[in-house]
Amino acid sequence: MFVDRVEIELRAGRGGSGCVSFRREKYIPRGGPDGGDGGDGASITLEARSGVNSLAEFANRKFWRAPNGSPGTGSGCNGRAARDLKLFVPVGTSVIDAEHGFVIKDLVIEGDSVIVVRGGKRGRGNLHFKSAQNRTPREATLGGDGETRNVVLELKSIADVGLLGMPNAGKSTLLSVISAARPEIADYPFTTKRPNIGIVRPTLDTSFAIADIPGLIEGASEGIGLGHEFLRHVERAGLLIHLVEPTPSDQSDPLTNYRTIRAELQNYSPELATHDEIIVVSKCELPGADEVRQSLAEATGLEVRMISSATNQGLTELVREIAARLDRMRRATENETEAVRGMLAGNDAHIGSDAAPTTQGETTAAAAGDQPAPTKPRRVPPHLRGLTAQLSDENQPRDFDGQEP
Ligand SMILES: Nc1nc2c(ncn2[C@@H]2O[C@H](COP(=O)(O)OP(=O)(O)OP(=O)(O)O)[C@@H](O)[C@H]2O)c(=O)[nH]1
Ligand SMILES: [Mg+2]
Repeated sequence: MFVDRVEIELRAGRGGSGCVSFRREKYIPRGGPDGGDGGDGASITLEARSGVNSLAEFANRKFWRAPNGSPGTGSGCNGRAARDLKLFVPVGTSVIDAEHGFVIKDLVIEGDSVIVVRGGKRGRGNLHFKSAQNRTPREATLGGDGETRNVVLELKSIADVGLLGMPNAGKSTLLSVISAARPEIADYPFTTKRPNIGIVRPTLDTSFAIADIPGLIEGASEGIGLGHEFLRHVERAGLLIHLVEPTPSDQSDPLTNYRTIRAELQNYSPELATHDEIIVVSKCELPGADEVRQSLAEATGLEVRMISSATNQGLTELVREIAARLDRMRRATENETEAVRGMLAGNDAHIGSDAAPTTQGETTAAAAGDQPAPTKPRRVPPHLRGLTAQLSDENQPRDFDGQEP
């Protein structure tokens, strides 16, 4: 069973209560308080693990409880802390707060984890309440309640490339010939009912993941066909491969089909519609494919490729093109990261130069010369934004006003 969206309720464990007890022992009169503390309640953590590939485990179980901490006992014995509960989810799962709808954390890398609910604190035994004035404290505290939270787990597959197209366009067949994935293939629409991911290895040291999702039709955004729910599995894909069948069995016009899918994509998410796209005419060994390619190219002004999964025509070129585009995207991201890093380093140098000019600060000033290069505003994480981000022992808030203390 493939499940990609569930709502579950997580409840952390209660802390164990503290104990009220007094030492009773022969020849030891007035032994004093000896009630121990309780143990902490268990928290619940969600962790992304590769090998878990669906949320099926959560489909039939809505409530998850973590164990409570044990209560404290006499003789100063503390209760045992409960062991935290760790639940494993597929890589690519978004953990969403069901009540308010915000994403708590996106678990996108193997090992990413988030503590969703924290266990209650332990209660304190009467040992803690003794004092010179009160030598027989009869008070102890109860353990704290564990947190409870409803969360929605939503799986958005991790794929570099997403396959789009009408039902029967040949998406699953393409996936099966370029990767080791073995999706179901048949000559009727909606053969594919769940996303399939395949890994393509164009060369020994490069690989990318490609996702095949159920076909889209007009009105998918209103739930027609299998709906557009599965589009979230290509949301993380930077590159979309749009397959267009030249001679659809329902005699529909390929160009209209292309536009329909683009409109559905736009309907689902305008952001997803801006992702890079390669238009491909599938089944190109069939007659009429070339005319379809030409009309698509004229209508969109983009390059349109032709492939045939039956004769393998154009497959190597397509895979090469995908690998090259992904490589370009990866490099662009790296450059952007470098630029942000450089900017942050520049910021540090600037702070340093207030107290004592550093070499880096001088070089920056010298390189800037008379005409400072225009700097593009970049997105900086919130904790590094604003004046407070620049505060340090040497740099106190008043320095920013330009007034001496
Ligand atoms: N002649 C020819 N037939 C193809 C080619 N590629 C796929 N087909 C056939 O087209 C039909 C549909 O292929 P699928 O791969 O199941 O299509 P799909 O896009 O995954 O369809 P859904 O899962 O229903 O959305 C099958 O009968 C395939 O054998 C091709 O290159 N040439
Ligand atoms: Mg299919």
